[in-house]
Amino acid sequence: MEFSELSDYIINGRAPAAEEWTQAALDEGNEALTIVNQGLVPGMDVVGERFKNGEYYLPEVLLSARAMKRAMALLSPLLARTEGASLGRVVMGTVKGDLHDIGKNLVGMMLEGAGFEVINLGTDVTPEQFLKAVEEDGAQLVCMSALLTTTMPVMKAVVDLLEESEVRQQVQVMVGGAPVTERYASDIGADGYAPEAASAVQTAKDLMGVEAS
Ligand code: B1M
Repeated sequence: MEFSELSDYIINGRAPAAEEWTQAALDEGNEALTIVNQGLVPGMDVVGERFKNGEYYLPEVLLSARAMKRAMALLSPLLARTEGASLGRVVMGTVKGDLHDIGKNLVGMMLEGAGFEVINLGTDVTPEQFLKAVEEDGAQLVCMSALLTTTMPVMKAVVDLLEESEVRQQVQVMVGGAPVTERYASDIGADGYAPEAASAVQTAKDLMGVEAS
């Protein structure tokens, strides 16, 4: 099977075909992570380029996002690990005003797969909701995602609210998303930044003081 076939199904928004291809690839013994990295993400990258260049409009992007989600639904349980002690409790969400959740969910799945307990607050999450979740769920790590330059400042609002509420000492903060940079993370007072899902796991482990495995 060629991974480019799956990429094409994502690019062309063909959800049933993407789902069928993914199931067949799993049946053939391919690893879930390989399918994500070699089929799904490259497909979504092309969609992003076409959107940027004005070749794709929102309806096409939505169809691609739906195809990506259908395939990810099959892979998610395989990326999530159930056995073993939790490496720590993570509260994660896409910040207020931002509805992009594909990358955030991928990071969440990878963190779960690595052994973290993930409380996913979804999208459009306000600073107050992040704070409430940290206080109520006793999280040790807050993970925020933003895909829009206009929503990045909400990450700073969350860090500031955690500071004001005196829970800042008990949590680490990690940020990410396409427009976010290491420099920005440091400027807003976050503890960590990761450019993509695999390094997000390593950064989370580093922040939580987990030994590399
Ligand atoms: Co939107 N969108 N979108 N969109 N969209 C972008 C982000 C954009 C770059 C497209 C473009 O112009 N080239 C652009 C943002 C420009 C900017 O601000 N810089 C944009 C825009 C403008 C918009 C709207 C405003 C369009 C409009 O309405 N006119 C609108 C905003 C809606 C809103 O949020 N309020 C909008 C809407 C949408 C859809 C709903 C149609 C859909 C989202 C569907 C969904 O997520 N459920 C959508 C999509 C799909 C995209 C693109 C095409 C793809 C995003 C994606 O899923 N990538 C995107 C173009 C692009 O990014 N190239 C675009 C795949 C995913 C695996 O990657 O999300 O980057 P990514 O996640 C990566 C890393 O960033 C990282 O790890 C992930 C895996 O490796 N990461 C983290 C992410 N979070 C992390 C957190 C971490 C660590 C790493 O730690 C906590």
